[in-house]
Amino acid sequence: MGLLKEKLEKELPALIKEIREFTKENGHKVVSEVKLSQVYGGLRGVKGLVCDTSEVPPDKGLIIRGIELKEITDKLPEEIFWLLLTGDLPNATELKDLQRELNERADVPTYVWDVLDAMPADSHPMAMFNTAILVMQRESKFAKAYADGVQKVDYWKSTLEESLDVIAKLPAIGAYVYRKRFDKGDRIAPDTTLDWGANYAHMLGIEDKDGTFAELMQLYLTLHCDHEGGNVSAYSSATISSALSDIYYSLSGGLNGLAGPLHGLANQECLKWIIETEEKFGHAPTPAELEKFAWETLASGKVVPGYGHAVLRITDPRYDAFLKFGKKHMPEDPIFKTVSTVFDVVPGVLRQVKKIKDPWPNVDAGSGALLYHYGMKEFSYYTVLFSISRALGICSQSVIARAYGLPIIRPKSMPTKKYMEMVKD
Ligand code: CMX
Repeated sequence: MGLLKEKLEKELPALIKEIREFTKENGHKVVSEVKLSQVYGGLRGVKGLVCDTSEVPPDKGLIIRGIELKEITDKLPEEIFWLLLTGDLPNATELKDLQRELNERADVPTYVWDVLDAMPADSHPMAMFNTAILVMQRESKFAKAYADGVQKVDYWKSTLEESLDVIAKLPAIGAYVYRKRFDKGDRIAPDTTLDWGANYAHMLGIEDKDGTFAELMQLYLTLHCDHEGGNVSAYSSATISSALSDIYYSLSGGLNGLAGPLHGLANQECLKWIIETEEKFGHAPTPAELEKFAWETLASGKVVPGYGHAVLRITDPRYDAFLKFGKKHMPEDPIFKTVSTVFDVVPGVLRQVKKIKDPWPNVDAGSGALLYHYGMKEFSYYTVLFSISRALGICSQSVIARAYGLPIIRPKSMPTKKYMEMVKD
């Protein structure tokens, strides 16, 4: 057994007891009210979920287990995974042990490559990636344990096991999707001496003479890991998982939500938007030209990708971290410079549109330019990167939900007519 499971086995029982007593004593207290506008407005602001891995205060952005993101951007993604699950950062021994576990579980079954090879050549990389996860469902340790009659209190254990299994394989699968879909040549064998993120960079096969691409991958995989429980991917996944579907079903299901243009796909849309401005004006756009283009985008009924957020009301700290990386490693890159100019101009435009609640950049506004700089120019792949990282949060949330014994998610819906009658009364 790995040290991660050992730690959780030791610490979870007291926490679970505390939560049981807390909900028993206070279960009748009101924590949120719902207005009709929220019922028809995506339940924005309704508190009805629990997520202990991370929270997103509108004025601060991502906080993982009480630590603000800006304090931990130098951590490896696998360190963040440990933090998400346990509430502590791992010490050197614990980190090494987790990396050993991931390495031991990293072999991808051959049939996954066969399935990917059989998919149409123009399949979206997200469809390929999620198919690869789903096809591995036959490996599920939770499904087997459940069929063998495992007790409810132990559900989390096989969920953790299969989370580690799948997380260990995602870099190789993601890298193959990239190489296969964009004709980059044969699969590159993993290098088990590298950490999870650097090994992924290695298997992608992007030229990286000074090691900064590997650094970007580590940062990327850390920044996108989790964003509390109500975002589309986490919430969809939690709902699927609450039916006791295993990780292969729930993770691929949640990541299908990430594939939408209002969620993770915005990073592909965002760089496209920036490159369109260059094509339209024939040069790096000036602030005045960018302002005009932003207004034209809005007038055509489209969103300005990479800007706005359902929860945040500040510049996303994840965007700040990417901007810092770009300023350090590629300050003169023309696309990166345009990203900075967009940041100077677009919030001023969006602020003038009354209905837009958050005019500031979100995580997707800057990451694409950094990838482009290193020669990863295939926009449609970018959400796969997001997915590999988000799997850390989704899996952690699933393990914890199972440990807490949370029931099947089943909010109440009502027909419009009933709401009309209710409001009349
Ligand atoms: N450009 C144009 N219009 C925008 C906008 C933007 N960047 N952000 C919000 N709006 C519009 C909404 O479309 C909505 O219009 P309608 O009422 O006509 O439908 C209105 O402003 C109110 O929206 P809101 O309450 O401010 O924001 P929502 O919570 O409804 O939506 C989000 C949030 C992210 C979907 C939205 O800001 C958006 O579409 N942004 C661009 C896409 C994007 O970057 N998505 C990535 C988010 C991060 C992630 O999850 O990956």
